[in-house]
Amino acid sequence: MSDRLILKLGGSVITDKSADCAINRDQLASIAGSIARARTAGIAVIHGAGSCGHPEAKRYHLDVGAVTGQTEGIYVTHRAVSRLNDEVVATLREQGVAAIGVHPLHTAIADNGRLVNFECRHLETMLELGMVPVIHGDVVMDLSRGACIVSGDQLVRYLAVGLAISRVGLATDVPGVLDGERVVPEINRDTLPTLRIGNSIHTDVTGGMRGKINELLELSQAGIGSDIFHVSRVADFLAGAAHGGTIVKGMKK
Ligand code: IP8
Repeated sequence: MSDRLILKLGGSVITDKSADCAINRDQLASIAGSIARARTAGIAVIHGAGSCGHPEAKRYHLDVGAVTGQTEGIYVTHRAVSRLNDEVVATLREQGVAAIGVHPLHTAIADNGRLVNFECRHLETMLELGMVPVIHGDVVMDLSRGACIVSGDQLVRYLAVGLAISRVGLATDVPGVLDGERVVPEINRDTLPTLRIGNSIHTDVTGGMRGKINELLELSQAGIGSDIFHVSRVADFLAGAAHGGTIVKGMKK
């Protein structure tokens, strides 16, 4: 394959969401092996926070913002998810992938919970050099609220456009978008209201599966499609093979 990809790793596949920042190292090692073997024109990895960031963001109410004198949660939450990012980068590097961590807190700005700027030129240069930037859902400064949480899925939407990505894959702990027990093979704006989509029972300040689908539908409007599949199918996605999950097709512009 010669296309440029984003691979999003859900927080629930790289951490145990029911425990306090418990990193799933075996899962990470297996994903890293698939990335190391992939033949692409470039991969950016984006990961969620799982149990390394969501509990902290919730405890400090970062979903509603931050005010003067009450900024401890910004530090605590960023540290938690940065620790996870360090582990993801280290695991990739152990398998020979030229991974490097990139923290949205340092390079992004939001307004009312939505990204308004993320410097893409350094990511572009990293990709041109054959590096694999590893970006994560993070707390970022917000022009209206002081601070907010930007999810990995929101980053996917912004960066897929900014980096001219051709395929986006989201590895999750379920086989795709589920309508009851059934994997929905394809989703679009018309079919979404007819589906019964559940949400995770675990701590999640950024909207779970519904939040994810909304970001991906927005992305499809920009002409970029995405695939949601079980983490065991990462190698299939990277190879451009069938993965048994859900497809959100890019709309022709
Ligand atoms: O797990 C959330 O990112 P997500 C980031 O992709 C933090 O929703 C710091 C809670």
